[in-house]
Amino acid sequence: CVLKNTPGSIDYLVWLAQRLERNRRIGALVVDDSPSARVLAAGALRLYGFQVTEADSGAAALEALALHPSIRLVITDYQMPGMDGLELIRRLRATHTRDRLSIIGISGSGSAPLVAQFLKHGANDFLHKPWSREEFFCRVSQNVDNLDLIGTLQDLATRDFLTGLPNRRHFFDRGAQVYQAGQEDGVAAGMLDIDHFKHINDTYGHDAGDLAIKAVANAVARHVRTQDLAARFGGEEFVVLAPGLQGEDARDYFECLRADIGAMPIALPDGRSIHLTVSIGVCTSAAGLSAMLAEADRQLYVAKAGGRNRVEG
Ligand code: GH3
Ligand code: MG
Ligand code: MG
Ligand code: MG
Repeated sequence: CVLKNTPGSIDYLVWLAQRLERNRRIGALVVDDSPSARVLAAGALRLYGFQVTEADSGAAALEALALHPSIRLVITDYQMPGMDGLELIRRLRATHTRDRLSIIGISGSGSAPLVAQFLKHGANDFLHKPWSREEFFCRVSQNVDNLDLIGTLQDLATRDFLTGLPNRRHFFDRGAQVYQAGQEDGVAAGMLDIDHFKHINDTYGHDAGDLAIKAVANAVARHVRTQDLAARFGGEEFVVLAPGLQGEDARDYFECLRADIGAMPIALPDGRSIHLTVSIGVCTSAAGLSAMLAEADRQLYVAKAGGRNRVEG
């Protein structure tokens, strides 16, 4: 544990400064029916920068969590009137998975079977009362660090590295949900491909090609609404799923995106600028997401064959 480093050493101070900065954005909830135990744990967390909420019962803890979505760490006592710590954790885990919330059990009666019960109910860790400040911070820091690591891994797994847009995997993970959401009011799928992109790479170089892909991705990201799902599907190909759009509305939506991209100069570091166009294939009705994508892809082919820089479908 980093805290075993000599307090006062440069490494320790850097570590501490980073944690203090990070902790400011993190909500922590202390659940204990004993005011003195609660104040002790809450005070220790505040010292390390956390935004701390206190609850004197399981019911108050559930309320606090519903009210403060920034809470990512819960430290809960075992014996409390009404709802004990195990039951609280069981309820919390029904809605808050381990990638979103870290839970540490804390109790004076920390027998081995009780510790096991805490872990089985969904706690990440356990602290025995009375705790030493060093162990308290080691466990809290390690559990919050793990949440950060999970977040980083989730980001790497779902986001396209070059553009920051959702990647193909994420599109299929979320796509079915977005498609379903659009079943009542219609849903439109658009497949977008940059025209003559090989020529852009050949003329300006691969790095400029990358810049062009990023610029198109930014234009797509600016264009989509919060309910839409956009992703980089392949090299210079993007997909947009837009619930609630059908007929002319869907066509206008993609036509507007095509026109925006066509009118957007892409500045290169050497002072030159690229103008490019895109073709978009649109599908507004098909049975199932994969059938929609297949039809949008077919329409994209029609757009390319028809001369490019157009929306078909
Ligand atoms: P079309 O109008 O028919 O789409 O012509 P095109 O030249 O765009 O043809 P195609 O879609 O087949 O070419 C895609 C090219 O994109 C081929 C590949 O070298 C290039 N490419 C794919 N991924 C990347 C990337 O991440 N960066 C860069 N710079 N180029 C890429
Ligand atoms: Mg108690
Ligand atoms: Mg292309
Ligand atoms: Mg292509």
